[in-house]
Amino acid sequence: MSLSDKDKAQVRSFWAKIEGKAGEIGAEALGRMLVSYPQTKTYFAHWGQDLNAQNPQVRKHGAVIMGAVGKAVKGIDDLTRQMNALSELHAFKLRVDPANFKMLAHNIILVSAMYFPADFTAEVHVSVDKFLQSLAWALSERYR
Ligand code: HNI
Repeated sequence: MSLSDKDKAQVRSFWAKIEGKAGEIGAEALGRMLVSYPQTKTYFAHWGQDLNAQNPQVRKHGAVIMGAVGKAVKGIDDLTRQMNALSELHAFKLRVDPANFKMLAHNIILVSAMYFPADFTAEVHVSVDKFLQSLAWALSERYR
C-alpha cells in the first residue's frame, strides 16, 4: 500500500497535535492490546503474569513504541529504511509474529480517537490507518 501526499500530510498534521500525549497514548494502547488480545502477553512475560495498562513497564514501553512511531512519521517517505533495525530486532531477536503489529495498530487508532475526538476526522482515520499498516509492513520486511 502506498501513501499519497494527502495521507502523509494528514498523518504529519495529526501527529503534530497528538505528539505531546504520545507517551500516554502508547501506554494505554499497549495495555489495551495486552487485555484485548491476551496472546500478545507471552512476549512480555518477563514483566509478570498479570500485565495491564497500569503496569509501569507496560506504560514505559508504550512510550518507547510511540517514540518509534514518531520517528516513522519523520521518515514517512521511506518507511522500510526507517524501520530496518527495528524489523531486524522484532524478526530475529524478539521473534514477534508480525500479525501482532495489526493488533497494536488497532489499539493506537482507538486510543488516538478517544484522546483527540475532534481532530480524529474520518479523513484522518483513513490516512492514519494506512500509515500504521505501512509501518507494520515495513516492520515485517526483514521477516521475508
Ligand atoms: Ni516492539 C521492543 C517498537 C510492535 C514486542 N519495540 C521494542 C522497541 C521499540 C519497539 C522501539 C525497543 C527496541 C530497543 O530496545 O532497541 N514495536 C515497536 C513498534 C511497533 C511494535 C513501532 C508497532 C507499531 N512490539 C510490537 C508488538 C509486539 C512487540 C505488536 C508484541 C506483541 N517490542 C516487543 C518486545 C520488545 C519490543 C517484546 C522488547 C521489550 C523489552 O524491553 O523487553
